[in-house]
Amino acid sequence: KVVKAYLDLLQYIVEHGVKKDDRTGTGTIATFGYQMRFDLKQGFPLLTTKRVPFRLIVSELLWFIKGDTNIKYLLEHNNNIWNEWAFKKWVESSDYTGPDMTDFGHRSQTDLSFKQSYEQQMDLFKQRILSEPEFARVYGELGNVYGKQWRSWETSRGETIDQFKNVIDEIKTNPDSRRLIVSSWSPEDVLPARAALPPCHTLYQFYVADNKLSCQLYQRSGDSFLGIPFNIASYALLTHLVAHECGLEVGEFVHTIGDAHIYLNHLEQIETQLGREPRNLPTLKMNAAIDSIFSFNVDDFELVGYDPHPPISGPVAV
Ligand code: UFP
Repeated sequence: KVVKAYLDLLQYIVEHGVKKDDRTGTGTIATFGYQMRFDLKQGFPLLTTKRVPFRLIVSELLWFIKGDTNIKYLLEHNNNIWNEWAFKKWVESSDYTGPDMTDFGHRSQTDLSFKQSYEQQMDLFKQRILSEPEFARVYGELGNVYGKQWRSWETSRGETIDQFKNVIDEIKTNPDSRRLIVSSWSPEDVLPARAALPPCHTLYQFYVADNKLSCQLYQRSGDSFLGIPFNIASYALLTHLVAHECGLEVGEFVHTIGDAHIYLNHLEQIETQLGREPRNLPTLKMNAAIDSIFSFNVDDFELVGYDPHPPISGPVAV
């Protein structure tokens, strides 16, 4: 099956988006409150109009589900998507004695010799995380990110709540519930001192009907070119995993976005993508022998029939 929901989103923002400044200073065109629906029975909604690296989505999601908040696991699986956040803590710490890395995100985009020095420091950092357990324990740790919020939410009384496991138990025992929610948004944790990046995936809710499990995500902010393709695939995979765990079929993934934007320096890439014909969706194969959602490994997943157009690169707004 061919699915156009994502291209419709891009087209909608291109046609109706308004110019809006943003935190990064890049500038966007944006729209507020947009919804996409993906029937997961029709195939796995990984973009076909550009190649999206599925293995990164798998390892990141398994990392969340484990409740892990240390980048070591990601690095062991060759996944670099959270590195900058940990690296920032390292280079701002008093233990760091290398060259000044202030504002590395911006500077590495404009200053070539700085970029080399940054890449060198990042490589050293990664090597140390992988080879020195004590270094990894301190500097690989990201703190209050999704794994923590889903699996061990801290209450003001000092207890922890496993929202994710609770919601799975509830789906199994009380599938008609209208309270099947996992929230990552904490007014306390989004104070600037606590979280570098307040959660983009604010809240998700499950819904069971006709023996099928659906999931809706409320995403407060979505980078349509770089972030959203990942987010769709990640929550589609989550829905498959939870459905498998609960003995249900998959239903829909409903993706609701608050500020849905295209960065002005992605407009060309968006045009390229809009000019491409979407292809048939792949199908997800999971290792059926695994009987608990907490026991999956990255190689328990396979996408069959993924035949996308080539990747398109674009700068990350920092
Ligand atoms: N962003 C996404 N998806 C994600 C993620 C980030 O689209 O999963 F972590 C984008 C949205 C926005 C930026 O462009 O990253 C976050 O910036 P802000 O906190 O200012 O919304």
